Amino acid sequence: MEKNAKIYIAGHRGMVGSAIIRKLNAEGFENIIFRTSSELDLRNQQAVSDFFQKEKPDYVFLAAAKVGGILANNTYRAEFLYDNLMIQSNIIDSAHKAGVTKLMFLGSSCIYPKLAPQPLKEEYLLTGELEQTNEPYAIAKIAGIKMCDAYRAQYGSNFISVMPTNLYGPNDNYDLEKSHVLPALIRKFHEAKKNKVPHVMMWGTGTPKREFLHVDDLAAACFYLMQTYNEPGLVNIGTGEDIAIKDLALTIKNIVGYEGEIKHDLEKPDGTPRKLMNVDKLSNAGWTASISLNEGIEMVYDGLKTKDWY
Ligand code: GFB
Repeated sequence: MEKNAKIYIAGHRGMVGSAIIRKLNAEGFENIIFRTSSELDLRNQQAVSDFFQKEKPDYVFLAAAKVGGILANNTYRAEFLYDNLMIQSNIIDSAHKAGVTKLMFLGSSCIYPKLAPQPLKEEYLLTGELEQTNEPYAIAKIAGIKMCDAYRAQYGSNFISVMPTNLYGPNDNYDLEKSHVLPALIRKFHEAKKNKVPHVMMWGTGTPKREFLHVDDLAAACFYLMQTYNEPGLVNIGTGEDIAIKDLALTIKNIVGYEGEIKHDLEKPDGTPRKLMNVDKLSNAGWTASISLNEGIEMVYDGLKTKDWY
């Protein structure tokens, strides 16, 4: 990417989009454009098309999506399918029509079959049934990958797809009903410590395993792949290491300094038993993660002092 290239970040206020902007700014890119959702509703085809025709960006990071944790995915099933299909279809098609040089579509590790062999290789896509709790989100993301590939095949568009593992970092969502496990547990342990509550309730059995990547690492990987990777298909972005949710809870409990007990709400779903990325393709392309989980959680916890619940 040339330093003066016009770069559109879709989803710039989200955890991923804001991390990509921090990375681009740090690398000296200044011609970055974005719109808030009230300025541009990405579900509106005409509005998105007009925006692309007017702005004609050179590069696009498609990080806009309706996202959430296991309960949000399972509750707002229609919105997760509709909003994501609309957002990504409008952007990908408008990017093609406006002659965008390159577009990166960000997906998720939940696109893989629920019971796929671990670690998850890119080639396992569409080889089995999806996890039920996030099937609508996964179907939308799979459509996004296939759309990038179809536009490449039919029109020669340089549209690439990357699949991040579970992410955490600055600008994460701390709403206890809608968030992912890592921010939820930080908040639960912190509030329990502050209010001297004797136990913290975590969801499910704690036996599922997840892989966690700091969003600054993700942004670095996206920046790297935007400049080096030009293939169809998908590339996993992760650390290659996972942890059981109950061990994640103990790690966070320690960092927060909470001394009470952990209890389990078994009415809440466990979701996929394991979701560990195989990151061989990414490391062969020349990139590896550098922020350890402990270090990452400490950085995140340090940055929360301005939250109203802190
Ligand atoms: O992070 P999480 O919501 O999403 O949940 P997924 C991961 C695991 O943590 C599940 C457990 O087994 C949860 O039951 N868990 C324990 C908790 N305590 C809590 C808690 O307080 N809050 C939450 N949220 N979980 C999502 C997908 O799946 O991950 C999306 O639904 C997407 O599609 C995203 O792929 C990355 O990893 O299960």
